[in-house]
Parts: sequence; C-alpha cells; structure tokens
Amino acid sequence: MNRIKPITKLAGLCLLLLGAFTVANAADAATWRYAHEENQGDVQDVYAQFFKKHIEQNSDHTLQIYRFGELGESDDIMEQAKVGILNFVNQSPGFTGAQIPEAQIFFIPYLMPTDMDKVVTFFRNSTAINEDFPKLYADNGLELLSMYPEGEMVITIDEAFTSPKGLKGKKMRVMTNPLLSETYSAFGAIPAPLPTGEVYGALQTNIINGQENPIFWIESEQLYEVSPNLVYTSHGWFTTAAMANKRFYDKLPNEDQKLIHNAADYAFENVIIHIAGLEEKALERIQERNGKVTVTRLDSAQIKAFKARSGQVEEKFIAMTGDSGKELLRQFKKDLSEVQNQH
Ligand code: 6CS
Repeated sequence: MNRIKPITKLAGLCLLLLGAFTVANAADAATWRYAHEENQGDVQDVYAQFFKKHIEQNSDHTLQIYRFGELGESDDIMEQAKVGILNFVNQSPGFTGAQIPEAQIFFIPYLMPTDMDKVVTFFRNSTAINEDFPKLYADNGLELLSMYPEGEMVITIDEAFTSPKGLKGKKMRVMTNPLLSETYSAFGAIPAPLPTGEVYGALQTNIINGQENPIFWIESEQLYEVSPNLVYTSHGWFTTAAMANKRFYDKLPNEDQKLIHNAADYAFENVIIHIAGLEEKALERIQERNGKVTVTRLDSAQIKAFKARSGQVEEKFIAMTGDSGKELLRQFKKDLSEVQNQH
C-alpha cells in the first residue's frame, strides 16, 4: 500500500529532472521514463515490467519505472508525460476521461460483458479500441500503446446492499471523470470524486461510505480493512491504458517506434495471462486475513434493477461527447456483439 507522502513525491521529481538531464546527453542508448498508477506487483506494474523487459532485451535503451506515489497522483503523472519529462504513462480512463470525454465510455454500466474470455477477445479485436481510441489519444498529444482490462469492478461499502434502495444516500468514491458520477447518481448514491491516495483515509474516517475497484486493488490498498462488505454488481470492468508522449514518439526512428509497439504487444499478452484467476486468489487471501469481510453476489433479478438505470448514463455520455461519442458507442456495441457471436 502506498499513500502519497509529499516528500516522496518531491524526491521522485528531483530524480526525474536529473534523469532528464542525463538522457539529453546520451546519444543512441537512451533511458526512457515510465510511470504508472499502481503498487509493486499489481497489474499495471506487471505490464510495465514486461514492457521494460522487451525494450531492454531488444535494444540498448533502458526503462526507468516509477510506481504509484513516487511522482504523485494519476493526474500528476499524466501532466509530467504531457510536458515530456516522462516518456510513457499508464493512466486509466477513470482519470483520462476528464480530458478525453470519449474515454468515459467504459463507465456506462453493463456495457461490457462480465465473462473474462469475452472481455479479452473484445480488447484484442475491437475496432473501437484498436483504431478509434488511438486517434482520440493522438489528438491529445498521446501515442496509445495498449488498452487492457485489469479486473471486474466490485463495490465495497459499510453496509451490503442488493438494490438501488440500499445505495440511497451512500457517499461513494468515484474516479474523477464526470460520467462515473452520473453512474452512481443513477444507482441512487451520492458520488464523491477523489484521487486514489485519499480513498483509504476517506473510508476510515467515514467521509465516504464506499467505493468500487477490482479485488486485486482492494487487497493491494487494504481497502477491505475499512470497507469490508464486498458487493458484486456485474456492472463493469476496470480498464486501463499505456501510452507515450506523442512528440517524443514521433521524433524516434522507425525501429524504435516498432520496438515500442512490439513491447506493448508483448506486455499486453503477458498481462492477460497475469489477470487470469487473479481476482479469485485475491478474494481468498482477503477473506483469510479479515473475518469481517462479507461477499454479496447480486442475482439476475437484482442486477436488472441496476441495469434499468444504465440507459440514462448512456444518454449522458452522448450529451457529453456529441457525434464523436455517438459514433464510438455505435462501433463499441458492434464490436461487442461480434464478441458475443464468437463465444
Ligand atoms: O481506484 C483507483 O484510483 C485505482 N484503481 C486501480 C485498480 N488502479 C489504479 C487506480 O488509479
């Protein structure tokens, strides 16, 4: 677990600037800097380590990885990547959605399948993911390398619930994109947008009543200690994205650009292997460690009541994104129906 300390962030930034100076003096063999949003051994860290392995085994370049908290919050590392002091950043649409509204599509509840095989097939084959999103990110100065799933979203809360009524008046932490707030309002709750580092403390002090995340993160950040009732609502998957600063990427020789995309493909394949079974194992460990943890899995009739509220979120998504979002949603749904037909 890593709750951000300002002094750690400052030290990290000093190292980063020193590193940038060193890189500027290097000729061919460069040191590239990559930051992500998670702790050691978590899904984004696994992706980053495989990305690094491929780069370093296939070139003279080295990759310096910065984990959650070392350089600040998610929005801090994105800012550092956009100005070019970081070459690569892994940021989830949960945060990127605030600057690229179309990335909020992942927060329309019940759009994604719950079955992992279908989710993975979707990410591999989807035109929306592999052709449309790279253009949207490029328009924002980012070369998109991979979009990949991390795990099913599970709600943790102070009192278990089985209907929207049970969420009434509950303050639920959401990542800081406006559409996710709409989802929780539609579910009957009061959305509370917060950066990652503030979630544990807000739960501990009852400033919020609950939050959502994949189980591996609930374990990694020990959120189950302060939010022990787990509710499976089947409303979505946590998606994330790895990208490069586009100015940096565009100036690279073709062979380095190819190397980077090959490294991303290699990391994607390995992260998919990593997430298989991850959530089940994390849940077992959580239950062993804390006897207070409860698990509620909504049945199909209970899910129906939440699903009935997804239409209004979809409408908000279109209102927020206009024709571009409408077209993305059409393609997204087409890609998803192809996945359903294949399985
Ligand atoms: O909820 C969050 O803020 C964090 N959750 C995960 C799974 N990864 C990092 C992210 O920022």
